[in-house]
Amino acid sequence: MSYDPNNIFAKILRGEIPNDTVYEDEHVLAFRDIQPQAQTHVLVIPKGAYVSFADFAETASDAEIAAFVRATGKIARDLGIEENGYRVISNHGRDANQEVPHFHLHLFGGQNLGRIIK
Ligand code: IU
Repeated sequence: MSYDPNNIFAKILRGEIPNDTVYEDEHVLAFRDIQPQAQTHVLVIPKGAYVSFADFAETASDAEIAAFVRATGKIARDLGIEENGYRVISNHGRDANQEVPHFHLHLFGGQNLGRIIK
């Protein structure tokens, strides 16, 4: 699947649509989900143009992957959800009901998550 530069997260990255940013660095942007499924629900996205987890895993550089994973851990820590626990999920493709075709991780926490799988 080729990358659609008009997807909503691409527009957010270009600053065309506002977002509630919680973290930003050279490789990564994280912002609050507009329809939170938990007390804390943040989306972590790479700044590079990757359609999904599979695309990111297969084509991103080791530096981008390392920066992304380390940023996600830092974001969880800085949000104060590390101690009590959190969940990280990525939906790839049709069976997972991926809605936005720009790779993102869902970071859930701030409450007992029960069976929320998004
Ligand atoms: P999914 O993994 O692609 O299914 O999740 C997309 C998420 O993006 C979903 O939780 C939406 O609520 C969220 N979202 C958003 O935060 N801002 C937007 O403008 C749009 C979707 I469209």
